[in-house]
Amino acid sequence: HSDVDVVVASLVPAYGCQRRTPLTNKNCIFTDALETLSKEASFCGSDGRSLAFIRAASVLRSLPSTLTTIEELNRLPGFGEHSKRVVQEILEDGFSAEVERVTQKEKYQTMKLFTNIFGVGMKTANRWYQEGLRSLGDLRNSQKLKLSKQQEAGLQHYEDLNMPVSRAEADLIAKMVEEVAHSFLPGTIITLAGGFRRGKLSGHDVDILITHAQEGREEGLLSKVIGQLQSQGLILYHDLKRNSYHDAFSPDSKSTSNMDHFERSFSIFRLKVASHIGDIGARDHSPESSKDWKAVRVDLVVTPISQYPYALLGWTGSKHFERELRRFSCNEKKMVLNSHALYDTVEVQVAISQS
Ligand code: DCP
Ligand code: MG
Repeated sequence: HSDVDVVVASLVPAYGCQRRTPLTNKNCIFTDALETLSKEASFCGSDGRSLAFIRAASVLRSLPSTLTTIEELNRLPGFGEHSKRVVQEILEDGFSAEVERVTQKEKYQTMKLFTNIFGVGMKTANRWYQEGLRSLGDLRNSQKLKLSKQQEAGLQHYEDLNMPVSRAEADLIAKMVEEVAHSFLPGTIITLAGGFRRGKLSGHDVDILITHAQEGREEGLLSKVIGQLQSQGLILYHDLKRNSYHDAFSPDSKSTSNMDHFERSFSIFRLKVASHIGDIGARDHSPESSKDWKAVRVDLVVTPISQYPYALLGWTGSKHFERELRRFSCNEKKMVLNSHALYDTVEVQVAISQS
């Protein structure tokens, strides 16, 4: 029996949050294909189909060894007909013709390129595609295109922002933030969250949580930290969002978004790099090849200590793990989980009916 047989025999749990997922994925050949199809579905506006591929990929990602037979596949949960067909095709031929076709499509390639720009979502990317735009050059040269400040920064730093951020770079940024935060408020707690907290060796950005052991002391800190970093020339772009927790939960709120309501800054840091850290060699034909800095996306999120455990859980990811955790809470425990709290829906209903 292979390792896979043993795992499958002990039943792979249905919810992603009930499964251990090893850092090294032994089933890349399948998960890459399924993730391509998931992207393609989301580019076409089919969110349900997109999620089905993500679910299937997540099951394969949790296996300790490579899938080798159709029989193993048939015993796994979370596989729809389409995902099964793709995996079967790869098992038989070593590749999926459908996936190859998708990656050749002009729309797929353009949407992928555009949605990789900081500040560009599916809707904008699609609109640009419909308008006939195809490349970053098209965007940069277009006279009539109205870009937001965020998109302008995203386009300007596209190459840097699409280079992986290393763990060493993330640690450096967390340290920078910590030093400045401590200069204003000793005892500030800075935590590296996101993929790095899950042990990943590289990521697309740096996610940092900021809190203080004394409730309320964290208020007002973020703008000071950003201001200070900015005056040191370390910030290329930033967008400060104030805390909207009370607005969102007020009786007349129309908010239905899944986003959390913490004060936060979406920013781009200017990180000094020794030439051996940054992958500068890859761009040695550009006039900027001697530049000794790199643009890095950083999310700073401020949370009161009373909500910190939920914020930490919510910001550790992965996105799919979080989605599954919320689905599990809701379906299996009748509880609502978000980055602010965990509560019993039945108790809340009773409280409302009694008030
Ligand atoms: N997250 C969230 N709500 C948001 C943004 C993020 O709950 N509006 C959570 C889920 C993510 C985590 O925070 O897993 C960090 O988001 P990233 O997009 O940075 O994802 P990762 O850090 O997991 O991946 P990467 O290595 O690509 O940065
Ligand atoms: Mg991240």
